[in-house]
Amino acid sequence: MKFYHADFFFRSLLFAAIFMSCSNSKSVDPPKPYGVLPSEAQIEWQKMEYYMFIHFGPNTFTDVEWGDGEEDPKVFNPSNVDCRQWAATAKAAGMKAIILTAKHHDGFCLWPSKYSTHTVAQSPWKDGKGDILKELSDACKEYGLKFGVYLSPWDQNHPAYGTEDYNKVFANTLDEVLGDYGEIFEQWFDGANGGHGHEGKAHKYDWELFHEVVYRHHPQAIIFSDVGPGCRWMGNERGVAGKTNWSRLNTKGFGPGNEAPPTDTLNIGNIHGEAWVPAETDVSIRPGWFYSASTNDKVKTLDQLLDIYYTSVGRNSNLLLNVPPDRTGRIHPNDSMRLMEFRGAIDKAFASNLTKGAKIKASSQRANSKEYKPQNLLDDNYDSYWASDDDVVTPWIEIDLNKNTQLNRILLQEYIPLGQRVSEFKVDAWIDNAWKEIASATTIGYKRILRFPSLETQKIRVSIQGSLASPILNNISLYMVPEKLSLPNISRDKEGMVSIVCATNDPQIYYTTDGSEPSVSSTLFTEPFALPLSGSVRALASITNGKITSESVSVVFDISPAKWSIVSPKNDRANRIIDGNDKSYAIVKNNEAVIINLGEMLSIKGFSYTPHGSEKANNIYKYNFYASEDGSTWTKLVSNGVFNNIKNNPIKQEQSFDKSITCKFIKIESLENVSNSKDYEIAQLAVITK
Ligand code: FUL
Repeated sequence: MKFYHADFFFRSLLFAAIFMSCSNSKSVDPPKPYGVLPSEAQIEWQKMEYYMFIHFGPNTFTDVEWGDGEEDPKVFNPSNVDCRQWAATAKAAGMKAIILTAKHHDGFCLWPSKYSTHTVAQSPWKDGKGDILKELSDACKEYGLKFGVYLSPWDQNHPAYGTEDYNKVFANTLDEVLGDYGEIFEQWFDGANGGHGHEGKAHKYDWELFHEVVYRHHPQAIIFSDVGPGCRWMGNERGVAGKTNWSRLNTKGFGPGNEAPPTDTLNIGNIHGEAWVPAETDVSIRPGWFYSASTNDKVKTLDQLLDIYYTSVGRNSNLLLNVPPDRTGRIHPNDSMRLMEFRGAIDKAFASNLTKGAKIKASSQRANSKEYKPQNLLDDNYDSYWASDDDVVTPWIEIDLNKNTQLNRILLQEYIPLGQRVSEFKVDAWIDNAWKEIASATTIGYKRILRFPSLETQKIRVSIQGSLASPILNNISLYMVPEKLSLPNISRDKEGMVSIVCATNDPQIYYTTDGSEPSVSSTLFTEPFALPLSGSVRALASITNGKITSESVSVVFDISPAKWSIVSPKNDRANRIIDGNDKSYAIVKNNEAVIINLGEMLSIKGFSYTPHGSEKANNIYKYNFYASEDGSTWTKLVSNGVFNNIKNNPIKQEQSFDKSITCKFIKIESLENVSNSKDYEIAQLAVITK
């Protein structure tokens, strides 16, 4: 009887609580927004997450990254342009849009612009009657993709560039593109700004005028630049957004290009920034932005793309992945196959959200109102969210999965229509009857995905440890992504000895040196082997007796520097220039030339310069290159050469000569480095013999 009474008492309490929370839900206002907020268009843009960049133009045919505007338009002659294939590939890859380089820094227009004489109309392609912009915008419509354009204000061809008139010309060009080709979701303004033929002064752009043209045609368009206003460059071309990534940015006093905030700031945003300018990660699937046959075997591996996904979409940034069509005008099979693998891997990784059917509770719920209940975090509805009480900025949320479950990923989303708030949080798992920290981070933003080693647990707790206002989240999901082996890393030392290492699980490594695809029946790597001359090494890692293997990787080596010595500069550190290690670098003082004695007469076809791989490094931009048989009489092989885009994309540069030359000495002279200083940096200098 007593028992019955207690039961009745608790039921009444429960009823009253439910009743109160129901009635509360009607009267409880949503939390106040915090700070500057995204516009509707920015929220929709952020939800797109992943889309395609296309770099196509004369550079595709001349094998350079930055043309100088002097190219004959006749070089643009793709044999089989198929924009529907680009769109079909983007669609199948899971992308939501395509952004095209309608005009790159060489000024060539991929449509027959009436404001330029350097366009497809002057090219032999389709007898000058073609229009890539039209074909691509039609294809995007057909495949249900959004369409965006990259128009470089820097124009090394246009005669008006550098004069007062140019801003008007550029505004007219924009007007033409934005008026004639349907809906544009994003206008991409590159920051690069120089003179004609890489010479001369930067031009003062009239950004206000340009923005006015964009918004007149497409009020909802997102304008990309270093400082937005729609979205911002996130500071590097490696695909790595900041671990901390605020969508707010201080823009006052800054501008695109030379006036941009430091790249570190672009990478992480500003916690109290005065404008909402979320990050976009632009990165190429190949080492360069334009197609080159020489990079057919350098398409990023699946592992690299997956890493980029986690360091972009997984860090509150959209991913704009560049896939450059080849000289036929189609996306090369190596790129499209990799894109399909990438999509397959992402779909598989996030197919099964392990919080389905889980129980969830939170230490605080806004005014105890049902509207803000923690269950909203699990309901797949973007606009339903959990919020803590206004004065609770360090609440926790606990998820009970009902049974022991294997996990290695957590995905969190803040409800950004009310601002970005969380500045610090950690994730614990219930293991051996105690909470154990398994991951922690700073910002969340639109989306944050954390990776941690696979573990088994029934309960997960997310503790917000810092927030600028009471936190508001609309999603927490958990996943178990199949573990992968890390890729083997192949390197060769100065003496020409090749080593192959792998970071995970102490695997067996198998390799080939005849160019064939390795398998578990190839040679087992047991110790460094000699490859003093040129050749290629392909390797894969394997565990569990070959049941699990990694992707294969390959490296092509030219002659090793075993016999080489440094003639100048004369200091120990300079030996790093020929140590075979791309990661070590030398700082050369006072613009002294680097001279290498090759130790023997070699017939060389070109040379390679590996810069220090940081965007902040003082790498060579302009140079002269010489060769000599005796170290005193020099032949100048490249005069005023330019390593295009080396500041933002500091990767190995290869330059071939018009014809081979036999020599024993080589020399590079830096004429200008990226920060105009007296010293410059260099990781490797090598010759191309094959
Ligand atoms: C850079 C440009 O200079 C590159 O050529 C490329 O277009 C990249 C997306 O932006 O700033």
